[in-house]
Amino acid sequence: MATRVFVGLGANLGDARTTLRRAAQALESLGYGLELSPLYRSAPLAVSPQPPYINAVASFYTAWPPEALLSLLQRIEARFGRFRRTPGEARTLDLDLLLYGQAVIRGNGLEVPHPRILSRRFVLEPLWALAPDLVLPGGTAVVEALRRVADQEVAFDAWC
Ligand code: PH2
Ligand code: MG
Ligand code: MG
Repeated sequence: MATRVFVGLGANLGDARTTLRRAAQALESLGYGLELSPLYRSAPLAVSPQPPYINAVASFYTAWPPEALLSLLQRIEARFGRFRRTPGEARTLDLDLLLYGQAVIRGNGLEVPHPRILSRRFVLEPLWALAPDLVLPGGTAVVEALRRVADQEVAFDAWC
């Protein structure tokens, strides 16, 4: 049985747009029915100065259980040159498991829904573009969550 999952993509080192498009192709190997949102640009939410981010959200259907899916996502990050040193540092590719169907998972290094999904317009904007009628586990509609973070600046960058 397959579950619809949503993955947040982000990059602020190297050719971020090309990386995101290629990473989306790599996600196709993890399931079927892949869709990619447009790309969006935003200032980094970071403690130290960093280049701007390009963000997008992908969705697909997968039979991989959440823990296995997370490690497959980390393997793709590594293939695109991602190093894990300091949390929050600039990166060539970030793949975050945002949603795994309506599952709520806490533990073993896995937090689904992603703990900061509701507070980040750079996640909610592409998520809404991909699934405007989506309701998050807990009952908040994406469109309502997006309304609450409308003060954050996120710009349309390109069609995928
Ligand atoms: N990701 C972070 C930290 N800050 N800022 C933007 N604009 N976009 C991101 O994807 C992002 C961030 C950690 O994952
Ligand atoms: Mg992230
Ligand atoms: Mg991450």
